[in-house]
Amino acid sequence: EGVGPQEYLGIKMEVVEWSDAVKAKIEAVIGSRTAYLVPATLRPETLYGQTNCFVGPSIKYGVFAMNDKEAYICTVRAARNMAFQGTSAPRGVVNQLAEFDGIELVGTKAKAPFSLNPEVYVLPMDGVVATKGTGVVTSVPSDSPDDYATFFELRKKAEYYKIDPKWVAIEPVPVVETGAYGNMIAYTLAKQLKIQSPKDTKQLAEAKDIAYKEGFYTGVMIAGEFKGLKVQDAKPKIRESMIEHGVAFPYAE
Ligand code: A2H
Repeated sequence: EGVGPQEYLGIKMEVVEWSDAVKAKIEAVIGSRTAYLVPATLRPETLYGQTNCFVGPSIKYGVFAMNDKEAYICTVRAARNMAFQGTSAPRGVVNQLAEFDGIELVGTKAKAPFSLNPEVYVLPMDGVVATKGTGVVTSVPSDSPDDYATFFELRKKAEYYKIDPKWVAIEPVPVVETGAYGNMIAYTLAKQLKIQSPKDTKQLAEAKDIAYKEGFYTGVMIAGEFKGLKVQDAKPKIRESMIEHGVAFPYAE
């Protein structure tokens, strides 16, 4: 980070059902386009374990027409970047169809490409920042300590957070086997570092660091097309495979 561009993978999560709060607003402007939430990730090899998708509740999002057939949901900042990366046409033009707050998207249901759980819901995460990636984050509680902490906080206190229990019913699954931390590294780290909630920011920062390094250097795939391969070797192959299948695109910033 810091030096040179960050090479993310943008994932195309096709919306199958809008939340009540945005349904009318978006359907009025989208025409015949297919809509996608487009999280940016650095860990495409974990996508077999998606259980949901996160947005920042008070961040502004837009629906952007990328062309005549597709519309993406992300921050305006990300849509501007994409306009200069060949993701939308014509080059440099941003065509925003609607705007709303992240909280309004919560409960929207979308396809999760390559995930063992084929459809997931949008949930709120306070830690999502508008200044990174697309402002949309795909969630893998088995491998990401941040995703783990927020997912279980929302499940535990569903009523308090106004979360329909069916939005948090999908079970995390093992996708990467690590040397010392087992096949659900975020669970192991949460226990070892006594992470109780997303407020445990100090332990979460440490856990994130360990999970990222351990996953990359000792991880072996135990799910998907590249089962048995080291994460290091599988990572670029999964990235390519998703792009080939038309369910992902490169996104840099
Ligand atoms: B990662 P870096 Cl399994 N706000 O994807 C907060 N976090 C964001 C974000 C935003 N606007 N945009 C992307 N991210 C997350 C998977 C994953 C990720 C796993 C483990 C670790 C991990 C599933 N969530 O990231 O600061 C996204 O979550 C830990 C670094 O640009 C993205 O990859 O390095 C990562 O942060 C990008 O963070």
